[in-house]
Order: sequence, then C-alpha cells, then structure tokens
Amino acid sequence: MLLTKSQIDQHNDALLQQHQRGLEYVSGNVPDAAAIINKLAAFQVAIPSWALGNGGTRFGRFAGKGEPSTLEQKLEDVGLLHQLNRSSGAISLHIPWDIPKNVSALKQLATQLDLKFDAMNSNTFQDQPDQQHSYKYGSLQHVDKAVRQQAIDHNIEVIKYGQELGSQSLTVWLADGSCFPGQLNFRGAFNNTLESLGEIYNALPDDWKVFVEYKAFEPNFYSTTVGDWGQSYLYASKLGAKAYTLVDLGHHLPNANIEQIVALLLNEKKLGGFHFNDSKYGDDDLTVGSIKPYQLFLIFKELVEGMDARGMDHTKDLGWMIDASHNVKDSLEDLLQSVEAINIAYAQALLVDNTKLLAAQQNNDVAQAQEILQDAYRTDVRPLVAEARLKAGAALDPIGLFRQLKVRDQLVKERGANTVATGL
Ligand code: PSV
Ligand code: MN
Ligand code: MN
Repeated sequence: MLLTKSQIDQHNDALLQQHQRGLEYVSGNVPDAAAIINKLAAFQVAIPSWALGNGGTRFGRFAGKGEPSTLEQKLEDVGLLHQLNRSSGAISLHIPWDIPKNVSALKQLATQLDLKFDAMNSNTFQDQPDQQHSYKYGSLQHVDKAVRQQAIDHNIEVIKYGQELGSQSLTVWLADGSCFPGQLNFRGAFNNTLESLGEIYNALPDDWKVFVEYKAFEPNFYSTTVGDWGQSYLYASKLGAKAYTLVDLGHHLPNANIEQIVALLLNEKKLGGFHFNDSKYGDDDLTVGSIKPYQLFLIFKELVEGMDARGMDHTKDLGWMIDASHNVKDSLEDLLQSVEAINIAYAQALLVDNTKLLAAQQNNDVAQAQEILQDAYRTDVRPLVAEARLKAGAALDPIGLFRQLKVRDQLVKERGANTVATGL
C-alpha cells in the first residue's frame, strides 16, 4: 500500500501550529537552523530487507502480521517508510533470501518508490538446501579449499545480482571462527580468509566497494576470524583501496569505545559503512537510540567532525544502514523510531561547535569540553528533524500517521495475517 499526498498533507496541517512553536524556539537557540535542516533532509539511511519481519531469537519467533513475503512487498514496505519520513530511500538485499526473479520489473518498482539498492549482503553462515559443501566449520576460512571456493563463488554471484540492480557495494559478514580452543589455527584461518577475500575483491567492479564487517562473538563463541576492527582493518588494508571496514554497533565487546574506533578508521580512510542498532548485552539488534543515545551522539560527533575534516560528503561517502531485528514491536514502527533516533543524533552532532571544542582541548579545559558536547546533546532538535521531513514532503509525526491510517491493518488485509518474511 502507498499513501496519498493528501493523507500526508492533512496529517501535517493538523500538527503544523504546534510544530512551528517548537521550531521557532529551537531555531532561536542554534546558530544555523536552515543549514542543519538541509543536511537532515539530504541524509538517507538504508533499510535491510531482513528487518521488515519479526526476527525472533534462538528461542523462538513470534511472527508479526502482514509481513512482506515477496521481495516486491519488501520494497513496498521500505517505500512506505520512505513516504512517511523521506529518510529511508534505500534497501539492502541479502542473497539468497532476496534473489530477484525479474530484475527490470524490480528496478522499475524501486524507481517508482524512489528507492536505491544499497549494499548487497552475502550469506555463508547458513547451508542452503542445494549446496554441495557445508559451512559448519566456516566458509572463507575453511581448511578445505573446495568449501572456500563455494563461498567465494557465492560472493561473486551476489556482486553480479548487485550489478544488475545498480548497487555499488558488497558487505561480507562472516560467522567464521571457532567454538573451542584448539579447534582452529588462528593464522591459518586468517590467511585462508584473506586469500578468499582477495578472490572476491578481484571480482569487484571498479566503482564498487567491499565492506568487511567484524563481530566479536556469535555464532562462534571462542574466536571469530573477523573479530574486531583491528582484524577487519588488516583485511581491508591488505585487500586494497576498494576495501573498507564496516562498523556494526552491536558487534563489540561490552563497553568498547566505538566513537574512538570510528575516529581512527576515518583518519585512516578505512571506514566504509555503518550498521545502526542498539544493545545492552550483546548483538541485541534493538531499536537505535533506545538504550545508549548518548553513545550514539558521541559516535555521530566523531563521524561529522572526521568526515568534515576530510572533506567527505555526509550523504554518500559512507554507507549508512540500520541492522536491527524486531521481536516485540511492529517492525515498521520500530524502523521509523530507529531512523528518527539516527536523525536526532546527527542533528545534535551538527550542533557541536568544533572550533570551541578544539580550543578547550588545546587549553586542557576538560570541563568546558564536556559542556560543549552536552550542550549540543541536551538540545531538543526534534523540531529540526520534523521540519526536514515537512520540507521533503513527509509526515511531521511518521508513527502517528502510520497508526492514524491503520497501515498495519491494511497490510494484513492485503497480505494476510500469517505471512512470514525471510531473514534473520
Ligand atoms: C549477524 O550478526 C548480522 O546481524 C550481521 O550484523 C550482518 O550484518 C547481518 O547479520 C546480515 O548478514
Ligand atoms: Mn550488521
Ligand atoms: Mn549483527
């Protein structure tokens, strides 16, 4: 289902006065509200196809209703999100869950919904029914070259699908690692993985990037072969200029200083992409900003400052994506909340006075440095984010409109209650 312009306009008209009061207040308190609003309006965050249904946990899955069961329906869900917030203009596909049957029809649908195809994701963490070799003991790291070759060929096939669709990047997340001491020769696993990634890298088109995503744990619990940013950085730098590290916020050991990791990767020109989510214990894949919003702001502060220092374009020089999973909330509402949280943190980061901050740092004025950061963080920027949406033709209150129009009920009517989206 799609929304009409008049549904959005009516919703906005009813909220306009209240919105304008908030906007006037915050605009009077920040140096250049118009510039921030323009940046927010241009900023797009990709939605992963696997986050459109309820993911569940290893203990079970409580399916949501009206989930998309075809790739076309997944695109339609993202199109709907994009209509509501005009900030979700891209979808990230996972192969083989999302193999396109009719590429030109899919591209046409994407154009109609104003969506781009973001990074393509390969899957060598599950065995597929028709596959010859098992990934039980790893894929790109495997001791048997035949297994590695199967995983390499799969990644190359994913690139081919991506080329047809107009994507320009491949994200490789590996479950490879070991569960017990002694199971794996660490150097052997690293070297096999590097060699395999090298073959994938060689198949990469000139205008593509490959993102090497790291994760410290799970499903292997003793070692992970791309376990942290250091290992990802090693692979990325050995592979070449088209290879980058991808940071997923849920993939660190507890209390890792992610903002510092981001700053250094940017400094080394090796930060490529981002997976946003939030967590309290592990790779919880919770709604962005729901647990540690201050950390999210600090990360964005490093992103903005680091990208500006290098003259990078916020809108396209890094791959921005949500990587979340939903167990108890409506997945579309959850994604709207995540995008909103990202925009809020981005706006707060844009408020930081970096000249003043640098002066405070040069003077070792620690209290002043903290004041500068917290002043930005404690500013209620929500009217700026809402204004960016209004200017772009989206809803002032996306979840409000989603509920007002009973979108989920409509989707259930169209698709049925017992639909199951493929994904994690
Ligand atoms: C598994 O942890 C994971 O969530 C990674 O973050 C990947 O990005 C995603 O699955 C899709 O492969
Ligand atoms: Mn991820
Ligand atoms: Mn993950």
